[in-house]
Amino acid sequence: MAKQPKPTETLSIWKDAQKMITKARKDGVETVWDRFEQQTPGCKFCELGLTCKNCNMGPCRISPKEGGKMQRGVCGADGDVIVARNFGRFVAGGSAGHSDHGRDLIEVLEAIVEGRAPDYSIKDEQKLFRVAEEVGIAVADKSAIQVAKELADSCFDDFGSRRKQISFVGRVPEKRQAVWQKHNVVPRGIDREIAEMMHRTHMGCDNDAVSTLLHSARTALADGWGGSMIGTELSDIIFGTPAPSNSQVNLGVIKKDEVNILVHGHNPVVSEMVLAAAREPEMIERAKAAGASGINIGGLCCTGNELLSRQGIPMAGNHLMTELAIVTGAVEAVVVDYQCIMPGMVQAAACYHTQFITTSDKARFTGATHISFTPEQAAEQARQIIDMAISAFAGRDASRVDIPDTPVDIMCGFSNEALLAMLGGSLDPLLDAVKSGAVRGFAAIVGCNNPKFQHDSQNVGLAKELIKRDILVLATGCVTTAAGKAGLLVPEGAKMAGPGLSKLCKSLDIPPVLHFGSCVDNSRVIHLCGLIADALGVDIANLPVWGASPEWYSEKAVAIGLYCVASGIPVHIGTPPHITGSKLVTDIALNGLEEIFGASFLVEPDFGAAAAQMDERISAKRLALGLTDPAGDRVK
Ligand code: XCC
Ligand code: SF4
Repeated sequence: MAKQPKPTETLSIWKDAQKMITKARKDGVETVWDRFEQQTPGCKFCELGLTCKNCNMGPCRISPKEGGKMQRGVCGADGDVIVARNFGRFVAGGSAGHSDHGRDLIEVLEAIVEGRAPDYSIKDEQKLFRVAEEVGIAVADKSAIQVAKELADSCFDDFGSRRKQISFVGRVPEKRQAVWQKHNVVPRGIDREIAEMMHRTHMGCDNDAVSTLLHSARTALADGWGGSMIGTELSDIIFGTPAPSNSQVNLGVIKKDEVNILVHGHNPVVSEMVLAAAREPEMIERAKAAGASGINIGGLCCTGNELLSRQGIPMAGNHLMTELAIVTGAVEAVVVDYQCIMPGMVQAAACYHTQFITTSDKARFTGATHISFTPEQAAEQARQIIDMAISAFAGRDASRVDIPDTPVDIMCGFSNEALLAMLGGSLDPLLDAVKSGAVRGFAAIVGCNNPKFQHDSQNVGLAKELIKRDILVLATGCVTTAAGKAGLLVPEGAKMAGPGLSKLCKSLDIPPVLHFGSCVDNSRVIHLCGLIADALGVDIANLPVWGASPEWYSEKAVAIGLYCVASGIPVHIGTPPHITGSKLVTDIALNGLEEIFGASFLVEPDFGAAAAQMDERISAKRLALGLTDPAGDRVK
């Protein structure tokens, strides 16, 4: 018997999503929620992390039943080893994604230096010199191009295996470095740690769950303080460091009478060029000749966040909105690079006139139109993409167009540099607010959507709960769109905050939730925590801070969570990764990491309960720092 479709209000908290899910059903478009239903319930063994396919004596699976003789795989691996190995590879996957993204920016910087990328330039020279100096490059009397060359070389070297530690470890507070040294997890080379993870998890290598988990932490640190940080810093140098500006969010940013192009994925290398081409008068003329009134670029997911941060382009939606954006029937082209692009989008696009254009040779989709994007031909290829979208406009069927909402205003584009500038060049005003208790602590809410939850219910719920408790929230990744739609990314959102935070927001004219960019930009968050710890003369683990990813889904999210924990920042997640088949591994994640890194994971599917626990720890950390916690008993 066919299942009844679930009421749309139970699937997403948003009106635009609910309307488009209904339209998708009517138009016969399959969405992530339909496929989730088909896949439920998932395989129990896999959910517990107790299946192994690492060799061809298997596959093996361990029964989670307590008691009796302990089951082992054909090779003799027990459940703890299998779970730890699977988790290690999961972290390696996420770290590889972020880091390979970072590498692509080094290649663009190299192409700029060598004069092969005429369409790109160095937008933030000041930052170029500052970062170069930080990683030990002598910059005096050198040209920007020379410094850029040396910085690109240094970044490439961070990926290799000849260094004892990656460059940005120099940014880590000494107390934290000492923790890493003690447990031998200082990341040496980004590719090295990832490759070593794959090696260790080959049959017959690292057969001790604790040892494998420690290397998982090292691999994740190579992402956070390595690949991701390189991604962020070089993006700022090439495309400009984000500064606050205003934009809009939700499916209402799609324009009825314009050629709509949505950029999706993660890397700004392609999307920045698409945007630049869309702004050329000649391209706009061509769109007009085709009967449109202009060209509209909207963002999805993290490449959207990259453009939102630096260029203020509007955001159409986050992860679970990506197929629904196509269902509006008003999208001429979706231009993607890599990561988090649901293959289902190709089928959705095929139901309308939408062109689905891939640009990275690393991320090809059967059924898509592929343009192999290179820095050498960037502008020309971007114009080609715009032309394809303009041609598609003629195929739009007006009777199938439905743009379901009007956009919500947001403030976007915070970076550590922007925050410092806003505070008058020093962190002191912020630290004073923390000391007085006006701001009791900080939480970064990070990442994704997952159909296991009502879309964005946890992301928004948690953000609201935290700001009510005078905890300043930084949002990255797909949480930014959720926070924006909820009215939390504008200064007026401060009316939802507690009295202390609300007052600070008013005095600085900032929202209670700060848009801190894409997922690689979580490197900004750990960097900021390092700066605050140094300013207070303590370890990061002593700070009243949290990370959270209530609706996470991706390997990258776990890499982020683990590098935060290994950096001393506790992390709340809404669902556990596939580790619960091992009591040992689960205990380490929830408690054991606390002894090693001074922070661990909190798994809590209910945002209210999570906020209460986060609050409690923030209170305890404040008291341990010798600060009072004036708001401690206000929220009970
Ligand atoms: Fe998660 Fe990154 Fe992807 Fe969105 S896009 S679904 S990883 S939050 Ni970055
Ligand atoms: Fe089975 Fe061991 Fe091979 Fe994994 S590595 S599939 S547990 S024999």
